[in-house]
Amino acid sequence: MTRTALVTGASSGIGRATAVALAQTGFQLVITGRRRERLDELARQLAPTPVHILTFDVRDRAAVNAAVASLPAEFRTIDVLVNNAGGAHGLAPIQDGDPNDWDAMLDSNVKGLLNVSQAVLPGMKERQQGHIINIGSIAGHEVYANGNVYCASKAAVAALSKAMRIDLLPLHIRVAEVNPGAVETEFSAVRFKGDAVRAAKVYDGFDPLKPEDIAEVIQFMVTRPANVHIAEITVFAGAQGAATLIRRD
Ligand code: NDP
Ligand code: 8X3
Repeated sequence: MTRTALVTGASSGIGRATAVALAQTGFQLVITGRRRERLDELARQLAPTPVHILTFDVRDRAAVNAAVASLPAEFRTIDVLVNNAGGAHGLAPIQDGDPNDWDAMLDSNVKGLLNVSQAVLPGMKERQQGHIINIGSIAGHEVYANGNVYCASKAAVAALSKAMRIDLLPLHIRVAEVNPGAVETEFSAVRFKGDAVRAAKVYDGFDPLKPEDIAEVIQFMVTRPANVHIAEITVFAGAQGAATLIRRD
């Protein structure tokens, strides 16, 4: 039977590449994000894979619940949930931080992940079967200058991934945390509020990860048999040894 994967934040970057990789593996897809036109374009690209689009902000719990409840019968059995939506907003010392940025990161990276998980979990619980991949970050395992609240939000993802793995074990639901290093996506453009020059500098002088590199790892994880439970994986760029330790030419 065709398995179904729901990927949040599929309109860009890691989420988009993951949707493509899972479609290539034979999954049908539920793709989500706020930018509907991007999701429409991805659905066209994924054809003939069956795709259902849900447009919501992961911070809006009511919208998340309504969207998941609206799934047509043929997409309702979510076998794999990829909690990917999120990102960084700002890179400033804590004393200069913008509380609106703090809200955006904590509400999307932490509570958004909880909102979507809670909406999807009842079906997994009922079927006693499921696989959840949380996209954390190396920033959840190291703290770097000015990363403060983003690092804290991803440290919360690390803690929640462990907690979910424990709580959901009796329900036969596997939970994994994927921690990318530097991946070239819209991440830095979002972090620097559209400053393309500053964003490009993040990836200057080395070969960063591509979203497809992370997608391949996720593809591997979700195609393991039921006797294999990969808990956590960290993926750096080749020239990277720690969050901010990068060998640049
Ligand atoms: P992108 O900015 O390219 O993609 C982010 C995705 O998340 C978009 O599809 C965006 O969709 C969605 N999203 C963001 N906020 C919300 C929201 N409030 N509600 C719904 N969807 C949302 O960045 P990446 O692909 O790099 O980021 C994906 C994940 O990977 C994030 O959790 C990020 O923290 C993590 N990560 C990224 C790394 C990197 O170096 N790039 C490294 C480590 C982790 P839309 O705007 O359409 O809503
Ligand atoms: C993204 C990686 O190191 O920029 O989570 O925080 S980093």
